[in-house]
Amino acid sequence: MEARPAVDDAALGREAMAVLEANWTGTATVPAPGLYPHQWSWDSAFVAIGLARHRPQRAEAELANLLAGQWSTGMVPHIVFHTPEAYFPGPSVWRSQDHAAAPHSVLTSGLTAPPLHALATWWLWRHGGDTAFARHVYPMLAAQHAYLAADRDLGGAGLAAIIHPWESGMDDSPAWDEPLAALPEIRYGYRNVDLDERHPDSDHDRYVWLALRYRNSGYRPEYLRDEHPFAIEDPMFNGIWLASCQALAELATVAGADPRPHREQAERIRKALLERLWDGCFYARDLRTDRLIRICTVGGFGPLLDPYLPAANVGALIDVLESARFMGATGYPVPSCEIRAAQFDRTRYWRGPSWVNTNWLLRRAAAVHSLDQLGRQLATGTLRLVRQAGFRECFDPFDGSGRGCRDFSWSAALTLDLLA
Ligand code: 9WN
Repeated sequence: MEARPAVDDAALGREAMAVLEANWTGTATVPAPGLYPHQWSWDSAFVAIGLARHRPQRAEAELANLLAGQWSTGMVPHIVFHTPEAYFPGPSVWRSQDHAAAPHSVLTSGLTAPPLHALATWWLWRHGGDTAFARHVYPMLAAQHAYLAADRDLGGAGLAAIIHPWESGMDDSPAWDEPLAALPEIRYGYRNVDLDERHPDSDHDRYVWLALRYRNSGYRPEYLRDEHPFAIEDPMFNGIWLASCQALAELATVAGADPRPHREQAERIRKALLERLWDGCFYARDLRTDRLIRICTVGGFGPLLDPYLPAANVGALIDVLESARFMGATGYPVPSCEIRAAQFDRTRYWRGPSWVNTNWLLRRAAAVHSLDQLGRQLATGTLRLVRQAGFRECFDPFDGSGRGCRDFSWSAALTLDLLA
């Protein structure tokens, strides 16, 4: 485990801000120098949340730059590019410029990401951000949610389906192993060496194959509904969407719009989460087999973000979270996969390590359910990780050592929020 000199809160905050300054391109914050040279969607939402109390105007600029990449369908892309290539798959793979619905002046990917943006905008507004910004972006956020309801409810029950592991934000989660294994064996051979630690076997090729199929369909919603072989209702994506619907209802009031449709949407999501994904905890549902994928990951705690989740479900989830399957057995919060699962791997990204963003989301969930002790445990455990190992991309949940990139933006940004 790397030892760092002891840092007090003020010094840690200054270090976090310095990382965010260094990762600011002038228009947006890259997730980390080197490996991730563009703007990623949910990364930017976390950065905005972290900057809300410190640099609200920077946070607004961050979200505005991302929303400049929004398609006329309402889809907010998972990447907004600002250099021509430098990352695979880059603009030449997605070819957004050839698609009528994509913006003309910005190159983007063709996939979306967890819709955290209304929650981030609400967070900014709640922490003293400017009402004019909330009013300005409200219609864009409403369009994002309308897109999910219209084009992504592939199961027809009120949940949004992800159609690619990248859309989950947890690309190599063991929850996607089964649906990926059902796809044909693909060997493109242009694997990015930096990704080897992350993707077993030919999964990265399958990711590219899935992306190309969708692109070659002309990004058509009918193709997604009828033909695309990967379609999953994910509890984290939908838990975040639900929380963002509740946030959007409040923003609607600020914008002089009707909040009721957003509350109704939140209720539809809650009902469908409970009816379709709950079986003792929340699992992802594979829409192509219509079966639950029975592995419990940190994604299964996403619906805890809902203050109206029934108390019995909250209690059962907290029991799992605090048990030896998750936090009860590790020194640090919260492993990304339950540790008793055969697929658990403490060294591999979303297959075991702890992440600052999911810890932050769970701490937010603890706050909405007034679980103060759990909230404190999550905050202090997360600060211990970054204090000891720095603003790494993720961390070994047993010994706290850092993994993946250094100077990772959301680890720095959310530290600022946890210190506040
Ligand atoms: C694919 C940028 C992104 C995060 C995701 C994380 C990782 C990309 C990758 O990095 O995904 O989009 O190259 O694997 O899994 O959550 O948004 O930080």
